[in-house]
Amino acid sequence: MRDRLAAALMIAATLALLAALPGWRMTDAPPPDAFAEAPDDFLARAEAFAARHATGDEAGGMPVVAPPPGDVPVVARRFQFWPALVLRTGTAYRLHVASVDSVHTLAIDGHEYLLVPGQTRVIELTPRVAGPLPLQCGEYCGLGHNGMRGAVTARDGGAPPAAR
Ligand SMILES: [Cu+2]
Repeated sequence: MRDRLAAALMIAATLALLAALPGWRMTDAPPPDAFAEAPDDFLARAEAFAARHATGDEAGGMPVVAPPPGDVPVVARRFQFWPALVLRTGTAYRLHVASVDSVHTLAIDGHEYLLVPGQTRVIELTPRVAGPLPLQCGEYCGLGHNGMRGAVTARDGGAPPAAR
């Protein structure tokens, strides 16, 4: 009798869980620190920004950009975070990071941000110490995944580049 009751309860529980299954999926709503932006629009914005603030140097085949404080677009794609950045310590930036191809993540400073094409994530960043700022992709995205690291360096404070 007891066994039958237990079996009946188990079946009921299984059916209830199965019935609830369609509701268990991730929503398409962007996370609170993200906004919707078409990959092409984002890429155009990032390229225009990089052209405006390029130092003229190159690092790893990418232009080196020294942005003023504030919003800094960073493109994630196989297999790079573009462009190379030179930031200032003690200066507040908001990285606008988005993928323009497949799903990547940005792992930085003990946090990992999922990057889904079509969503731009806003990541607050104030470098505290001078030196390279490690950031990398944490989502396997193909054969070059292990080399998908950012080229971001922080230099000692001083006067930040003027907004242009
Ligand atoms: Cu990756």
